[in-house]
Amino acid sequence: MGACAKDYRNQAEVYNNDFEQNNLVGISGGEIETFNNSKVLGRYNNGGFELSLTNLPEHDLIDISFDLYIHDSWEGNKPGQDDVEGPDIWQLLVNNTVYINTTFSNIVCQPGYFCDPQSYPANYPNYNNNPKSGVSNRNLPGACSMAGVIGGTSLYKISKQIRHSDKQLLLKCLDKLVQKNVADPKCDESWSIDNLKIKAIRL
Ligand SMILES: [Ca+2]
Ligand SMILES: [Ca+2]
Repeated sequence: MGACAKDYRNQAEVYNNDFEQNNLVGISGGEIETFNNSKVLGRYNNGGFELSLTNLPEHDLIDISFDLYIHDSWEGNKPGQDDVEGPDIWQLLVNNTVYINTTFSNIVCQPGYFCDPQSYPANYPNYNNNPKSGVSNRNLPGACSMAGVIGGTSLYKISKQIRHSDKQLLLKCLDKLVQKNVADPKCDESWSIDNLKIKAIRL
């Protein structure tokens, strides 16, 4: 263990789901589909899910981690003339407090062109981050409008540790995607998650 490793008195894994068994216990708004040969929670466009956990062991912190897939052509902060294409906002809330409020830009950016920035890994509005900043894997196929296009999906490894001691935890992930110029917005841009793990940590 390195000098900087965190030495917790105890930590308990209270949730771990790779969705391969179609397990939606405790989840409302749950949808499962297959992406890249793995079952994922999603895809969503102007939607999301809530996970409710009860009877958590005594704890001081909650550690939430998961894979976030950003599918197809998100426009990041793009305001547009009349909010036609953006901003494309994604949020994470715990017990109704917003912990992540950001945007993603999933444009395949050609050299010499201006590409709409994204806020991630900062919160919205932040105009200083290029498309795919903080990405873990940029070489995944798109899901719908960019199906088969390598780079059409970006994987972000989200990890959030928050102060939390309630016995109940309500995790919400949702989007406020904007795409008014296509017939099928969910095909134009969507998101899903996989490998959702939650730990309760005692200090
Ligand atoms: Ca999976
Ligand atoms: Ca959009």
